Amino acid sequence: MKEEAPKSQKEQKLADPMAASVDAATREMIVRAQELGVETIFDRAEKMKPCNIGSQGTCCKNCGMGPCRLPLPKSGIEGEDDRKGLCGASANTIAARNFIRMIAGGAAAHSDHGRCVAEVFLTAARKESEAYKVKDEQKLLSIAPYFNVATTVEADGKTLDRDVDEIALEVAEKAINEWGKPDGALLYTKRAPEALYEKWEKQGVLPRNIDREIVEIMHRTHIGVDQDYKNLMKQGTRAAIADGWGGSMLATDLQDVLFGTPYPIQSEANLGVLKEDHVNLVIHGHEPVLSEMIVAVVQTPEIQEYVKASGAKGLQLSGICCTANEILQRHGVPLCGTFLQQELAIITGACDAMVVDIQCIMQNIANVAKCFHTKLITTHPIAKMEQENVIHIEFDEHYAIEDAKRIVKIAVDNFANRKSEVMIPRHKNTQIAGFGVESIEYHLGGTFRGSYYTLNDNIINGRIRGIAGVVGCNNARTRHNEGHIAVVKELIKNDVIVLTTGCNGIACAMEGLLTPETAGVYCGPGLAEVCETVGIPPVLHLGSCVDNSRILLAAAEVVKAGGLGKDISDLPAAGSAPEWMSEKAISIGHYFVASGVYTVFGVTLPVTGAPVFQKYLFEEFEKMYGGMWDLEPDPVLHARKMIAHIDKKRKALGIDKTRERVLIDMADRRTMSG
Ligand code: SF4
Ligand code: MSK
Repeated sequence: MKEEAPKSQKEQKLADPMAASVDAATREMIVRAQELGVETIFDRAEKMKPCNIGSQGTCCKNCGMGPCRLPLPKSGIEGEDDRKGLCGASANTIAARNFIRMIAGGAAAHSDHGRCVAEVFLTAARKESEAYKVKDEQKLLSIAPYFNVATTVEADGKTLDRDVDEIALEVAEKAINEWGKPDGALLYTKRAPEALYEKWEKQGVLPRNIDREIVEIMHRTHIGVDQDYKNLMKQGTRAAIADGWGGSMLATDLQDVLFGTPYPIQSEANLGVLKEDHVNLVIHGHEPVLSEMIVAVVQTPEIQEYVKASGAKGLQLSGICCTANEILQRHGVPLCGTFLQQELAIITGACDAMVVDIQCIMQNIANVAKCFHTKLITTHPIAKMEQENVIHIEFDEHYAIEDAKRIVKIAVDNFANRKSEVMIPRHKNTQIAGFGVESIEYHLGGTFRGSYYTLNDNIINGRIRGIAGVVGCNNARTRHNEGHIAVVKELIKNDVIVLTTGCNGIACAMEGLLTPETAGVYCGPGLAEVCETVGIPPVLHLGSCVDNSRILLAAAEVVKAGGLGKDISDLPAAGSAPEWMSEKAISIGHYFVASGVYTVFGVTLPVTGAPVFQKYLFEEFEKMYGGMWDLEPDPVLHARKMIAHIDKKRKALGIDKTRERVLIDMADRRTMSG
């Protein structure tokens, strides 16, 4: 019988590791997975291609008469666009409905995370839990005024400090109220610059309460309700603001109060942080309520003895996605990888347990875990998996320590059960993470003319050309981390300081861009000089997806410090999500835009099938809010568009000339030293 030649990678429709990722560890693990016959998302992306109409945003399945699919004619739209669904919904209506449903999904995810944290905070304030306490009183006192909670009392003609427990309880109750209060507007919107608040008021988009804005999107997008793309986007804008300046900001602040405000901390990143001779417990998801407890219990003598008895040399905690960013920024727990590396962490054969909470958890990790000894533990009542090998331990904040110990012990007990050969890629990089509004103020602040004075001064004198927020996911439809790294490198090369969160932060950490030494290698001369003088990296990691609220507040502080206009939209600043994929990214993108930021997305955007609607987002939004959307899949062009916008803003502020002078100064200095 004639022996069949082995099928090539292409014939088997397997991913080409070189084409799939720019990261060496990821490539090694894709090869390893293919050797072991374990399918990953990289292979599935080869086997299944996306639907064109869906990715253009013009497929509607909002009722049982659909899906109604409105492809964009190859020749484009000439004359009137008469495409419509069965009910008559136009391409604009369908794309706008889909777009704001994505905002609703994203805002709901962030805000429900925030609600959970607020509930735990209330438990702590009521002293119903031993595990959770107010850790950062300063932060509590700094946010109390936004809830109209007094921090002092008048007695006998004297001003006295109010009891912290009383303040915590009042803040907790008022914070929870933000999700469902019957009247008024979200309290945190007042933290925006006055000019921005006035724009929101004028446009009628001040969020009333968080839940209501999300529910109203679901109502308006039901068949036969709102059929005007502009009116639909008005509600999308209101819900996105409720996310950025509401649910996400509350999540960040209350987490800081409970677990501590992050300050710069050194750690490592990439799959190489796993250790063969250690118990490896990988934490994945978004809510730090459980992971904080795990970090606490692994340090107890009881667990350390337990680990010793298992024969392991120790216990290595590491993280994936934003739970990882949370415990990185507060405890220095290393990052194991980005969204696209979750299956690969298990394929190392060294992951004794992976514990997940909510969001960005691929169901396929349960199938991958079946091929190894890894215990996969779900912990959240709203996030379970159907596969029978998944263990569900429902986390209850009232028994937080007990639950966390149980989970850690499962990982330790499983160390002895490793069955396949362990293969951990050696690649990892050092990083400094844990930046925030407070630490930027500390590192770049001055003592006069406002706390962000030094930062503003360096922007005005042109050493720093502008500020970019680069955030968001990985997307298996594009080369893993290529866009993240290329966009960030192009920005810092052109003296734009980068604030990062989410998987972009992890990608930058893996690439070694989060160290002060990076400045001398990749930055333009102005930014390099600033970073070297104050000892910060040119890319500042501000945390998880909800921590994009830190970027909004940092921008508000820059406005407040003066000299750069009256609103966020006046700043030489831009936003980016080079490899976005989640609905949360759309919500983030839109609250950036509604806050006045020019925001560029990579890969694709589900609006291209409705050109009029696209133009509304890409051009007309600027007239209302000062910010607008853009799409640019090519990473270098993507960054250059951001830089062009930054330069446009510098010119409008009249600071474009100062920048030219600085460059001449630098060149002169080089000649002098040469
Ligand atoms: Fe089709 Fe209209 Fe139903 Fe959408 S709502 S599926 S466009 S009939
Ligand atoms: S984890 S939302 S893949 S950034 Fe926040 Fe990464 Fe995007 Fe999830």
